[in-house]
Amino acid sequence: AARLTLVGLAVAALVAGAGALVVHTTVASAASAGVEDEGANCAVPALPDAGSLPTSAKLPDPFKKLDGSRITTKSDWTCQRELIKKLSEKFGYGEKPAKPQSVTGTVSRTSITVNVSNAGKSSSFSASVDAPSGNGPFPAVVVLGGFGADTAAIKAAGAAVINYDPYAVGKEGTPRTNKQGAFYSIYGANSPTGLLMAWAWGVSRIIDVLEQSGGTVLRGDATGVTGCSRFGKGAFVIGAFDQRIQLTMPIESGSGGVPIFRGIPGEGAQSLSSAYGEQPWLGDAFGSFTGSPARLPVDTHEMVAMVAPRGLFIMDNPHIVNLGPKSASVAALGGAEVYRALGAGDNITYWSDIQNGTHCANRPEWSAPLQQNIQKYLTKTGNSPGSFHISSKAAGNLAEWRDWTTPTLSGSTSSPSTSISPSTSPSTSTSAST
Ligand code: MCU
Repeated sequence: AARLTLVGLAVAALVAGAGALVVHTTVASAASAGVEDEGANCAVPALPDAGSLPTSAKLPDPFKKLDGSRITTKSDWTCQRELIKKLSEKFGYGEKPAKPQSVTGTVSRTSITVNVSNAGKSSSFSASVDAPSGNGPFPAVVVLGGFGADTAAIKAAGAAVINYDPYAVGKEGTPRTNKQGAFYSIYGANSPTGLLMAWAWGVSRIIDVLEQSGGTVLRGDATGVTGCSRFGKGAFVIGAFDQRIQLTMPIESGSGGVPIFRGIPGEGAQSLSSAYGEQPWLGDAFGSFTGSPARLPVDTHEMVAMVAPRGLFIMDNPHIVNLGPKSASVAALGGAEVYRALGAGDNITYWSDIQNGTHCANRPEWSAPLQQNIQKYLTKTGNSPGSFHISSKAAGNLAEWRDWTTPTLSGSTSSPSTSISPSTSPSTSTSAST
């Protein structure tokens, strides 16, 4: 019966997709996976020093360059994104080093191993894989920490689950001066880079190995990431900092994750100093901003924007004020303005309209959109447009947080591509052989 259901679903998806089989322009890099950071060669001007930053209560203008002018074309976004990347590394998360000198490893349908060496230092880690039945190759969703993500729904949608243990790459419970894990074995126990970025580096190295494996078991060009709570913070940063990730799905991430650092006054979110002090999640440099986030030249709406135009499905919980769900909605709405300017407004979804208030519970409301996102961005068997479902209990107002407007950017950032091609869809055979 399971076999019939899956085949039926695939057929239904193809039939539904056929009506939408129109070639339309997207700026998505879906077809050209393979570049962790497309702006790596941009000439980014010297960044400001921490001491000379102006205070700005409102969210920084994501379209504004350091010289004060604004970008005007969609292709300008590549280097604007690079500027945002550099600013957020310097003041928020710490630097994410480029691909190390050597990355090797193995991929099977039950596990992935990763061996890294750089400048005479080496480390390794592994992750177990839980693949759907059938032959693959499968897209994969990296699940951080093993809770709060609906792994059954992920597999039923046709993607394998990569069980990633972030602590193998960046351990919690250490002082900032003695950070541990595979990242810090290479870059030093006193590296100022925080755990969230170390975790991001680890997932990027998994994708290196997937790419090098030739994509015969798990595809290297169809990767998603998700996780809840502290691992929602991680999923968010992981997706923002690797453009090979086609689908980013943070869940109930709280302070240091999706919510704007500036924070809605009185909301009751975990304070920045509490999050900064609880674990070395953020970079060491963030320590001088926990009491004055209005000095930050970047905020998390720009991390949302860094994911654009790729798939982003933010799940949040309106029932727990400590998570800062209103502040998270403002980040999503602010970042969505960049998606809109790039002509990809449909690619971001925010969903906090849920019943059960338990942190990281399995939520029926998210199963369908989760699977639609996987079908749109990973298996490419569907094309349901995303939309926002913000709970009225925790709805922030972007208008109160910005003094900039959204420009009409000219041009396009890539050539037209079909977003669904049933005849070559890899999941057709996957589902049929289940
Ligand atoms: C929401 O994420 C965190 C939160 O920031 C911490 O203060 C708390 O201790 O743990 C949460 C979490 O990761 O729960 C699983």
